[in-house]
Amino acid sequence: MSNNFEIEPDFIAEQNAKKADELAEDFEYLAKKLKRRNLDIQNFVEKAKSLQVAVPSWGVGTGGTRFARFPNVGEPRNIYEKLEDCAAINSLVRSTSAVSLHIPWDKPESPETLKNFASERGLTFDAMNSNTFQDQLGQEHSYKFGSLSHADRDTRKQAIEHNLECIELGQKIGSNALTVWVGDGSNFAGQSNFRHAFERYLDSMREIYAKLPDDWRMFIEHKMFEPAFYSTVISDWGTNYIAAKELGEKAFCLVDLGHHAPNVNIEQIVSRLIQFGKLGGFHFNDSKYGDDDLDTGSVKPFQLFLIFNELVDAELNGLPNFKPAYMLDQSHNVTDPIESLMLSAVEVSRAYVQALLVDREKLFEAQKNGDALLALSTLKEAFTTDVSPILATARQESGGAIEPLNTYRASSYRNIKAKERPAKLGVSAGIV
Ligand SMILES: [Mn+2]
Repeated sequence: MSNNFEIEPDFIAEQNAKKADELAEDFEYLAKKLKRRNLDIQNFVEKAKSLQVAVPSWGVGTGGTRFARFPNVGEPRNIYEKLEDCAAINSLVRSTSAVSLHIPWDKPESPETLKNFASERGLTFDAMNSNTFQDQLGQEHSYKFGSLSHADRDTRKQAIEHNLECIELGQKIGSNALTVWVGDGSNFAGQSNFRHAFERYLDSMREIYAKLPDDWRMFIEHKMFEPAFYSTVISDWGTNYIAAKELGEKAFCLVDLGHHAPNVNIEQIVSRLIQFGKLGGFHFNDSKYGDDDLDTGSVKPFQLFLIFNELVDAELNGLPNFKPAYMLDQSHNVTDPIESLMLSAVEVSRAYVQALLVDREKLFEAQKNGDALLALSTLKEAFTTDVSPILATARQESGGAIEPLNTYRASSYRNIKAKERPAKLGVSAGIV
């Protein structure tokens, strides 16, 4: 396995050399522009270097819809090959050094071997993701009518034990967070007693929370609909907040951008969760209609910027309990997942740096004076600044690629992997 193809630093440097002069020119121009505002561009480069967003293990396989899946060539066939792809992404963008595992899809035979394999490739493990939204082979009780909130005690117990197993495994590979998303809910009015289902969910979560190691955090993910179409148990940020508050100080809310009603003001939700110390982190993606799991920033980059505007505001104000975990959660149905994940990671960095550029004093004054248009213009001034030279320089200085997409394509990684990895049926990839 160690002889498998990797994108070498020398190759990246070679590709970078072709673009270094152009980048230096663009960088210098932007540096001058920022200097007019007494801003030192190098500070933003350092900030860009500091931002990390985790990649989901399931994201490197081609996704699909309930209609079909159109597999790519050279798809990873097991967790080790998934990690190879995650390492390729990080070697080019240098902001995705952590991988979020999905259990049981990625359950390793030897956690130690897995940890070493990752570490040799500069990777660590982010939050563990449990799965009680589908039945696994040989499983005693079905989750057809719910898991942690199921009416039957034995089914709930099975779901609790699965989450505990995820924690146990996570401890062995250096993770320190558990993300819980359940598909529990109902499809018909009257099918479920809202209050009883939520009570049962909370009781189950309390049992998991009780076993959470001291230095771990628990992330609760809400979702308005799907797979349940009439009601879901953790339907929205309000329910999520109540659950996190009920459980205790190690429980936080996780915001998946696609898990809200269309047009909901997500940046305001983020602000609310920040204000009350319960923002745990994000699953970044984009959407137009529902939980589309499209690439981050591909449809609504301004929304992504506005979310980061809230995050930067919290960062600058040093608010308590503020250390959100960032992860991409997308389904790549028609693109090469490696390309999508690289560019999505870049979009997250872009939104962050743009938000750092907001003139906060000017914004504060505009808000104080009721100057709505000046407030918007202040935000737009930051949003329309092309920060690409900052992002490219941050990548270059970290050993990554000035142009991740072109460099990746020039490496022929996918074609080489197609030969290394003959196709196999049944690769796990999905929407969570
Ligand atoms: Mn998610």
